[in-house]
Amino acid sequence: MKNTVHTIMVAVVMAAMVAGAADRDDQKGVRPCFDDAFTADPAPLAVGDTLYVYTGQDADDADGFKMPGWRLYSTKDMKTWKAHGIVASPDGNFTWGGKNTAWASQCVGRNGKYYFYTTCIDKRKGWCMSIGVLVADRPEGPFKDPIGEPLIQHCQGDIDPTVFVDDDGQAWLYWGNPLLHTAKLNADMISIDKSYGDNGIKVASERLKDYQEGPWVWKRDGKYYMAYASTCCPEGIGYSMSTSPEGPWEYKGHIMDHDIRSSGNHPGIVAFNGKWYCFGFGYQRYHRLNPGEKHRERRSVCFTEMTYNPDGTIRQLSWWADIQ
Ligand code: FUB
Repeated sequence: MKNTVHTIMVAVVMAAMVAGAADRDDQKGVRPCFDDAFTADPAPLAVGDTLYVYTGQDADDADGFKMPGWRLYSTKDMKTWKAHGIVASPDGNFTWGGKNTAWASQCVGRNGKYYFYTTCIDKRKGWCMSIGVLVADRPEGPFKDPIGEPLIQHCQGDIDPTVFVDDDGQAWLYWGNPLLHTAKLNADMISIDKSYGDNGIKVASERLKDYQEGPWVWKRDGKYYMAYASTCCPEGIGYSMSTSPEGPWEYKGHIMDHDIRSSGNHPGIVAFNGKWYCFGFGYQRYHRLNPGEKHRERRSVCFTEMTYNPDGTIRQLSWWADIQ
């Protein structure tokens, strides 16, 4: 019995390592970095020598969005990935969260805690996408809901949260489809400053050029960057720059152009071990498993290195499958 349990445990651990290990296959082009599930909406987080990537999961029988939970993967070398499985889910972690609606998320570390900002529906209110927050002591969880209610809910495109903590300690929350919303997080990271904007929220009066959804904000050499899924559909990855976390945001072009081989995309951008990486998604795993079939929402997270020009603008990337 003891031997059997040991054998099963070794097999499970091996499966977890192998499941996350396939970042390329023998064809050219960037392959899905995770091959144990269909994954979307990547959100990388560098912690010391480890890069964590949170993703949504598309169910194996998904046609449209059927997303049971948020998965986690980690790596130390960008080659070998450890699959941690589902670390949170709308119906498992929020009393109000609707099953199979685990849309985009981002986790940030602060003051020794990890705050996980997520999108899912509030099942009490019909189709009302809302932003919730979970907290944990470690990137892997376990995550708990510290407020018992959505953090953001005005039922107007409240999806795709991204959080950026500036050098002065102010944490900014951005989200929205099709308009960009901005809020200031309080120091507790689980409430917003209600004195900002209209009861805590500023909504852009018009779309940023090429903006659709999925904002992702970072700072480099004193310049603020906002990447986003660019106008639907198909979505590429566009970006704007600013001298302030509040904008105005100046459109700079594509990080990755729109491509008919996809309908969506979703950037997650991170510096790790001295390089910059752009994560997003395509449909490679689905097409490999179902050659010739029209794609369904069973997506594949992938990444590639991203570089800058001397003036701080970003060198455009080829579409995932065309990257050598
Ligand atoms: O994955 C569900 C939704 O699709 C995300 O929230 C959007 O960014 C798009 O990727």
